[in-house]
Amino acid sequence: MKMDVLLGLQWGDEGKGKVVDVLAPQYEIVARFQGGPNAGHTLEFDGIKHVLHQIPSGIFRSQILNIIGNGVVLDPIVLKREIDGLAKFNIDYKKNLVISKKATIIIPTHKLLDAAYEQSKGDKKIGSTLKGIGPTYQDKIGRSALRVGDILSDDFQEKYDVLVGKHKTTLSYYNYPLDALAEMEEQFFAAIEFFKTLNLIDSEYVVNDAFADNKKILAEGAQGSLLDIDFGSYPFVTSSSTMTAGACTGLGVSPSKIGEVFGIFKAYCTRVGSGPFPTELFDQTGEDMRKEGNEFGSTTGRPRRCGWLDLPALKYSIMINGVTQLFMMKADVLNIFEEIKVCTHYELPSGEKIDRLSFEISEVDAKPVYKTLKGWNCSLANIDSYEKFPVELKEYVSYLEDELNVPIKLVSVGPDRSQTILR
Ligand code: 2SA
Ligand code: MG
Repeated sequence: MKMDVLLGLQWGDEGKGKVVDVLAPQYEIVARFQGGPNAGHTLEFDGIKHVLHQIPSGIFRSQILNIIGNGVVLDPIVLKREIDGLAKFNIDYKKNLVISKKATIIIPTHKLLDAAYEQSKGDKKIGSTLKGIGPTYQDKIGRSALRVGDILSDDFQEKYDVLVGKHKTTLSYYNYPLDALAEMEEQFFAAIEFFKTLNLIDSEYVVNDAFADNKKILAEGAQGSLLDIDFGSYPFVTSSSTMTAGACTGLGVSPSKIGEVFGIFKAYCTRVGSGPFPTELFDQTGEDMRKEGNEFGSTTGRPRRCGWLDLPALKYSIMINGVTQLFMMKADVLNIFEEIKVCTHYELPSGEKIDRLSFEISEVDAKPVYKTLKGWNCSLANIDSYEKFPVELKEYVSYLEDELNVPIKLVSVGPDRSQTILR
């Protein structure tokens, strides 16, 4: 048995939560392998909208075991809040949710450091979600972080104090106020007591035992490939490996055990936070996309930057991830346009045209070169099969398939579970 991986191919918010929710009945396990409370995975069913941050998107299906893997950074306060929020759904989280003891803990000073680093960067700030992600991964790689398993040991407080001591030195270097810390710590330690009652495990054994039992596993990525620490537009990236390879290290799964790689993309592009975005629209069209797509961060509420689909970027993400199936989301947002543009190349200031994301690409002013397609310009509200797609939407899908060389197996035409058309 192999593990399938589901990833965002753009800058996050492609609709991963919705797709996991739709695919979940085919799986026995859904596992998160990187990121943390910076993620906002939105699921909509029975007319209600749910946003998950750290808990895998299989949690609403009672037969699914949800794993938070070792590659994740976890904020105990957010976790407690998320679990409390699930109370009304009668979810048996002690049975359906397990957490790796090797996952890393976000402590209050990580969040202060995140803010201090951002403040110090001025207009070069990353536009982080301020959830403490960068500083926590920094401590993980620097070998001084606290891990979930540490909360069970007698010297947890001591380890915590050592780390906070280091953080305070840095915070004082940045002149960052500590006024908020006492209250944050109070919440943190209350959440730690709750955390101790959860099902804390060695997730790499759970996952590999599941292979032996022929169980189907889905790894659920957070953020997107263009925010990957190695391959994104550094430094405007998140601090984890958001690609297929990250699912291996973030769960303890061998690369030979990877099955399908589902690449999720929006029919256009959005980005929240700073950094290069060649097809970004600053005009009314961009405004219309934001409004039509309700493009606001599901964690921070920030307005998302919007623009046309970027094929060189998408091809790059498909390449580094080994995508085997594409899922196109939010096609309905393009209903309002008579014409739809797709970026096929970039033009450099020298006049040269390129379609690769080279090291230099984010340094120079790369102008998108567009192909224009006819829009379908009608509602997709009552569409329940591919055959009923307007001809222009069928043409859009087949044009993209030809360009990307990977089949588009799913097209989403609305937010509800039911508005997901398989091909
Ligand atoms: P961080 O907080 O250190 O990971 O931020 C670094 C960059 O990564 C971006 N990032 C995201 N981009 C899109 N969606 C994300 N999740 C939330 C959502 C974001 C929100 O689902 O809407 O609500 O604002 C996410 N998480 C991180 C971030 O914008 C920085 O550019
Ligand atoms: Mg999101």
